[in-house]
Amino acid sequence: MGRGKRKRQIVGHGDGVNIPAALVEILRWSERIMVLTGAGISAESGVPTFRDAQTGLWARFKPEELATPEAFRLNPRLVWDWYAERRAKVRLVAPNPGHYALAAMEKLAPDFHLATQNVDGLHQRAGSRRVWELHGNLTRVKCFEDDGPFENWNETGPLPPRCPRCGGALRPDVVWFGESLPESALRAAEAASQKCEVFFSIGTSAMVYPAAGLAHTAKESGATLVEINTQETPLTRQADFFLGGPAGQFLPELVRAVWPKAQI
Ligand code: BV8
Repeated sequence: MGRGKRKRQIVGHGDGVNIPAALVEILRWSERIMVLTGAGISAESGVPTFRDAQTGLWARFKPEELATPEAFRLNPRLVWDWYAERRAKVRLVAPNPGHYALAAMEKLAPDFHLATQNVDGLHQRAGSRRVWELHGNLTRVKCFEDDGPFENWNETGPLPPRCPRCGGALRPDVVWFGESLPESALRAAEAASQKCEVFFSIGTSAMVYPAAGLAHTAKESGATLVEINTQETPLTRQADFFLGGPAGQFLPELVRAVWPKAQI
C-alpha cells in the first residue's frame, strides 16, 4: 500500500463506532501489524488506568511516586501493599472485548506483534499468546536484591516477604521509573515497530518512554499510525487515523470490518 502522506482521519464519538473505509482497505492489504497497549485497554475491565485519580490509602500519592525503587527502599510496606491491592483487583476482573479482539487479530494477521505497558496479564488471559510485557507483570514478584523471579510466595509473615535465597525483600516483578525495560522484549518490540506496515497505539497517554518511542519508530519507518483512545494524546497529531472512543468498542468492530469471517 502506498505510504505517501495521508490526510489524518478522525472518527470521534459523534460518529459512533465507524471504522474508516480507508483504514479497512489498508489493513486488508497489510501483513505486518504492531500493537502497543496501555492502561486504557484494561479500563473497560474495571482496572483503573495508571493516571486515574488514586483512591483510598493511595489518594495522597502520584503513581510515579510509588512506582520507583527509591519509594520501595524508603517504605517497602507501603509500596508492597499498593501492588497487593492492585493484584487483588486484577484477580477479580476479566479481559474485555478489546483484549479478545487483539487475541483474534493475532490469529488473523500474517505477521502480528503485541507489546503492552500493562502489568495486569489480561492480554494473556484473553488468549494472546505472544505478548511482550515491557513493564513486567504484577502477578509475579522478584527479589529486590538478587532479582530472582518468583511465581509463588508466602505472605503469612512480615511484609514484604523475604527472599528464601538471600533474605532480601521481595518486590513486584514490574519495571519502575528509572529502571531498564527487559532487554529482549524491548529489542523485539523495536524491531517489529521498524518493520510494521500498521502501528496501533491503543489506550495509552503516550508519555512514558522508551515504550512511547515505538510509535515514532514506526511512523519514521513509513508505517500507518492508528491511535485508539478516549482522549487525544501527544501522539494524536502524528496519527493517520484517530479513533476517539473506547477500545473495547472500536477493536471488535475493526476486526469484523477487516476480517468479516472472524469469530470474536
Ligand atoms: C527508563 C510499571 C532507562 C509499574 C510503569 C524524558 C524523556 C524520555 C524518558 C524520560 C524522560 N524523563 C524520565 C524519563 C524516563 C521515564 C519516563 O518515561 N518518564 C515519563 C513520566 C516522562 N521512563 C523510565 O523511567 C523507564 N525506564 O527510561 O530506563 C534508564 C535506566 C536506568 C537508569 C536511568 C534510565 C521505565 C518506565 C516504566 C515505568 N513503569 N509501570 C506500575 O505499573 O506500577 S509506567 C506506567 O505508565 C504503566 O506501565 C503504564 O502503562 C504506563 C503508561 O501509562 P498508560 O498505560 O498510558 O496509562 P495512563 O493512565 O497514562 O493513560 C491511559 C490512557 O488510556 C489515557 O490516554 C486514556 O485517555 C486512555 N483510555 C482510558 N480509557 C480508555 C482509554 N483508551 C481507550 N479505551 C478506553 N476505554
